[in-house]
Amino acid sequence: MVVVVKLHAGLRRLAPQPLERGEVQLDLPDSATLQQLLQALGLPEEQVLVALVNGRAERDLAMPLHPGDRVALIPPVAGGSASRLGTQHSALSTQHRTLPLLLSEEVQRAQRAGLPVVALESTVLAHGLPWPRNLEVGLAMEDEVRRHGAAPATIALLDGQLRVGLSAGELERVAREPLAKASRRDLAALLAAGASAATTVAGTLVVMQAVGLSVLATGGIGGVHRGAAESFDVSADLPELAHARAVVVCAGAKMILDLERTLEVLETLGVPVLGFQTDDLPAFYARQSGLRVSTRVETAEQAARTARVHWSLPGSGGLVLAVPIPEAWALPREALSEAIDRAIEEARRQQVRGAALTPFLLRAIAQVTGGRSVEANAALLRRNASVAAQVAVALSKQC
Ligand code: PSU
Ligand code: MN
Repeated sequence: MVVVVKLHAGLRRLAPQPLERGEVQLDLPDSATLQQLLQALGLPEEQVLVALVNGRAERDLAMPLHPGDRVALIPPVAGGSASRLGTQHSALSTQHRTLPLLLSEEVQRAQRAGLPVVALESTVLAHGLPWPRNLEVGLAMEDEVRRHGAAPATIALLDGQLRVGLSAGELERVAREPLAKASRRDLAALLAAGASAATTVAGTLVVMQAVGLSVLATGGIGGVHRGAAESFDVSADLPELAHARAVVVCAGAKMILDLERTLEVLETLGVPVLGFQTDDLPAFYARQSGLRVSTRVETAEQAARTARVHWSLPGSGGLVLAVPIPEAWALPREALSEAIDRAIEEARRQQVRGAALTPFLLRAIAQVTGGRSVEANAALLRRNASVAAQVAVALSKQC
């Protein structure tokens, strides 16, 4: 792939050959990172204060680039000499190096071999399903991913470290320990305190961007809560989807949400909602919501191709791939909707709000449905992991 690089000020003198107006077209391997770009130019990281990718400051050196990206590199002192620049501290490299990230053996091996990796979200395990069913489901999702030739990377925060890929024992910790729920806003404080937490879709997407992962499997994304006009409760999953370059495979948004308004916000944020073999937005436990997705795709390959093209557009972020729950496990929408209304009413009475609301509602629904919602949730999670793996495999073939 070809990217256009513009070097500013003193950086031009460090480039391998004199450049016209400081611009150079670089041919890099597909999804090469900023770090690889610097290596290709022979520029030490310390010489770069800011990197702009398509006009936006990018602090993460591991971020994969895309064909046609315009990268501007700015040294710490505009117009300063090369030798002076070298003594300055680089904001770019410091940021990257201080991120406490740990990749599992399996993920590292896959990355070295160029094999696809699928990220799996952990809040759905820690807060969406009861112990010990959640551990079983977590392991089953990982196996689904492996069965399709990809490596699973369940993402969580353990003892102050961002973990990408967990051992069975660590997965058990996530499933069993009462863990905090970490969205983007929570990560810094938890990391600084050396704490542990499960990551929501938003939190998981943050970690994925740090390691360059582009496919995530989950149950349902967060969205606009019913009554949001009063409460302002809109999940941080939505703004994160707006800029993280990833395909989020889910069974639509949770039925406890206001699906219509969730779709409106996704449209505003420029997030395509692809329906997997459906025109109708799946509604988590139910196969249909009565609302239309923005595009229907028939295969994982088609979803992957659409994602690639989306990411070639400047400033683009994530895509939702909505997969209906397998027929045999689907729950009837009418019966559910009554249970949900009652659960929401109960939450209001008990003044349950904010991050605690989703887990509360899911527990209430499990009670009303006699555990059938838990089995439905497990089935759709396995299905989503399987489709996500197929998308990751297709993406790796298309590059
Ligand atoms: N879907 C489920 N159970 C869950 C969630 C989704 O069936 O627990 C979680 C996901 O992690 C999602 C989060 O990212 O809820 C959204 O929470 P909030 O609305 O607080 O942002
Ligand atoms: Mn919320």
